[in-house]
Parts: sequence; structure tokens; C-alpha cells
Amino acid sequence: MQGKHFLAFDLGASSGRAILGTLQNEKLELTEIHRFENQMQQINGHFFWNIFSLFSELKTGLKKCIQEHGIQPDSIGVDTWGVDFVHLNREGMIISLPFAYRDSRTDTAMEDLFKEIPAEEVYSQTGIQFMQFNSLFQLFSMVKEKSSLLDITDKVLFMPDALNYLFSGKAVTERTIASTSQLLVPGEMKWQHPLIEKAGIPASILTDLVEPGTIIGSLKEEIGKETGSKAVPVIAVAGHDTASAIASVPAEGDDFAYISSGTWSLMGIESPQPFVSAQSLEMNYTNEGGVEGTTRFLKNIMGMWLIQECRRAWMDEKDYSWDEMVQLAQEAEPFKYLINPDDSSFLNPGNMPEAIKAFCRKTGQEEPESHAAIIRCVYDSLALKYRFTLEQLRKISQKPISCIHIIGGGANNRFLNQLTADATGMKVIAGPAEATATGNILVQAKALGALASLREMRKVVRNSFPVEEFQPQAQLNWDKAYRRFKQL
Ligand code: LFR
Repeated sequence: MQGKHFLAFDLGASSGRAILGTLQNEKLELTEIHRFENQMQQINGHFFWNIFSLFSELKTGLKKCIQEHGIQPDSIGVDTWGVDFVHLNREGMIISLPFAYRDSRTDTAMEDLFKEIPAEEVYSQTGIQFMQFNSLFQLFSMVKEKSSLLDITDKVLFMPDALNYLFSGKAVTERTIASTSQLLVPGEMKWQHPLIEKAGIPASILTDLVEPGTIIGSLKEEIGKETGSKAVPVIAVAGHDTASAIASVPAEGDDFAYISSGTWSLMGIESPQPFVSAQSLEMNYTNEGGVEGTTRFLKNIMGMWLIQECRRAWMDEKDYSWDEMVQLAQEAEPFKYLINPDDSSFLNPGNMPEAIKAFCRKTGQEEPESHAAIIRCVYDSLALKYRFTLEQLRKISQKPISCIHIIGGGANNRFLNQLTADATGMKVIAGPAEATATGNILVQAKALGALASLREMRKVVRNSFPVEEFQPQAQLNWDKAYRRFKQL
């Protein structure tokens, strides 16, 4: 049988890729066609994404697939990070660069909104973890400042929806990416209208919701001419990168927790229904939408961002590879310094090593001086945060959890995988590293009828990619470190 070809565009906060997936005999093969950098652009004191250059890179990816690899994909699909959106005017033109979620415009938006709508009410209506950058707060900050941009906005589209729109001309909102906005009814494909109205956000700027796996249109003729592609289906995959990643957890049953490990670590469980309670509010957990109507009950943990930003800060002094950074951590003394990775001072501090030192000072610790000590502090603290999160997940969900699947680029970090197993006392199963692109591709395959269900998608993942297991080892005193961690 001739394989089917699906082209995934997978955009992250630091890079984007076009990945070709070839599905044949229940096995998937991936080929990286194109890779490019992505970075927030600081302009006039604000941070933005350059959607136009990103779109141009995606077209380059499609062109290369056809012209250099000689493969016409059967469909295309886009996934990106969550919450950010573009503005369209009445003529359907993109009228501003989209703000990046780490921009400071929402620094006080949560307190401001809670003065008008109590936090409990917002949570019970959305079931989403409070983070100042959620689309709800981004839009509310524009309402508050009487933004003229909002005045001339006819529609907003989240990043993957906006790119789908540029490819196909169809403006719709895919459910998983919409769920990151904090504007949906938990567990349902429905905008939370009472909240939207109360926050003063014009409901008319929101477009119709579609399920992941919907064929929303076909590639525009002009893009066909530019790239040499046929008018293939443009598929709304699970547009939220984390939802795509979780769709490719290589599990057979459902008694697992996952950590989707990249710029963020998204740690949680998959559930048939949302958990929205006083307890989940207190612990600040999210209920985002997954593939096939599942709920991704999870916690955003600051993740590799801490490491990426240290690397960037040290760049002039030394251009470390990721492996070199792990090496340094391995040689450093364990548990000497601990941080809470999710402290708000780490969201976008400009100079991450300085922010880490300041946190240590503030919490009565000495300052980590060497690069090695700082990196070790981040890894130890992440592993301890995973333990803490696992305990909370168990408490809220009452669900049996027998292992932790680590997926995404961070699954290649064998050192952190082992620390995670040690800190949590659980078996860790690492891989696939290309989880996001894989989930994107498999949802396309399902949309075109090549696969029947999420279960089948996961079987393909198991057939296609090796995983590595890490068993907990009790060499260090994690309990003692954990007690200190919880005091922070
Ligand atoms: C990961 C991610 C997270 C989301 C964060 C911001 O890439 O999509 O799931 O909370 O980025 O959008």
C-alpha cells in the first residue's frame, strides 16, 4: 500500500518546523522538511510575534516538501502555543502583530478583572488555571484601556486559526486552542457568553468553534501557485500544541500522568470530564480541551524556559549546548539551592540567572554563583515540582496513576527524566520527542479517514517510536529536599 503524507506545521515559542509524516501499514515516519527560528519581537516597549514572517516560513516548508522532497502532502495542519491571537478588521485583514503572551500589558489584568468578577466565578465558569496571559486577561486589558485596536477588530483568531485562515481563507476557531483562552464552558464546545459579556468583551469578535480534525477548507489557489501545491485540505488539527502532544502519548490504558516537556512543562492527566471544584481552584489547575472531547486536566509549570533563558543570558560568555548544560548540572552538588519554578518573577525577567539568584536571596538561601549550581538548582526544583504536582493530581482526581509519560523535546533530557523518576518514585517512560508534530499528523490522518480513533493513533505511536524507561533510584534524600521545597 502506498503511504499517505501529511504535513504538520508545528510552531513553538523558540522555533517552528514543517514535519512530513508518512503513514503506511500503521507506522508513521517523520521527516523534518524545514526548521526556522521564532522569537518574540520587542517593539516600542511591547512583545509581539511576527505572524507574517512565520506564515512565510510555513509556505517555504510546503514548497520544500513538494519541490525538494518531491512529495505532495495529502493535507496540512498547524499547531502552536496557546492563548495569543490576531485581530482582523472588517475586510478580513490582519491589522496588528499579535501580542506575545509574556508581554507586560497583562501584569495587573487579573486583579483588575477580579474587582469586577470574583475569581471563584471566573473559575467555575471556565475551569482554567489563572495565568495573567490567558486570552481573557489579554482582551480584558484592552477593554480597560479602551484600545483603539479592539475598536476596529471584527474578529480575533488564535495563532493556529489565523495561520489556517491565511492558508484557506476560512475563519474558524478550533476547540483545543480556544480552550486555552479561558473563554469556554469547561468540557464543552461553547463560548462562555455570560462571562464574556460581563468582562466587556464584544462576543461578535469570536468565530464559530470546530472540533479538532475538521477539514475547514482547501489551500488557496494563490498559495498553490506560489508553492506548487495542489488545493489540499487544510485541517484544523488539535491547534494547541499541548493537545497535539498529549494525543501522541504512547499509552494503552489510561492510568498515566504525562509531562509535555518543552518551553513549558505541562503536567497532568487525561480525563473524560473536567474537574472544577473549590479544590481545583485552590490548587489552580486547568481543564483544557483535548482530542475526542477529552479534558486535559493539568498544571502549567515553568519548564525549560528557565534553562533556555539562562543559556541566552550566558550566550556572550559561553554558547552552551543543551548537553553541556546537563553535564554541568550532573557535576554540581544536588539540592544546594531550590526555587519555586513557577514564581511570577521567572515569567519574563530579562536576566534569568539574576532572577534565580534574587529568588534564593529572598528565601534566605545563599546565592548560586556558578553556572553549574544555577542549572542544577533548576533541574532539582523542576523534579520536586513534578512530585508536588503528582500529589495534587492524585488528590483531586482520585485516579490511579501507575507511570509518568514524558513527551516532547524535553524527553531527550535523560538526566531530568531520571531525576523525575527519583523525585516522584514513579516509573518514567520517555518519548516520543516529536510528540507535538506526531499528534498534529495523526489528527490529520484521522480526519482523512486513515485512522479511526485516538486509541488507533496511540497504537501508531507505539509502533513507530521507541521509548526509554527510567526506574526510580533512591540514591539521594529526596524526602528531605522535598520538605525544604514545600517551605519556599
Ligand atoms: C506550550 C503552551 C502551553 C501554554 C503556553 C502559553 O507551548 O502552549 O500549553 O499554556 O504555551 O500559550
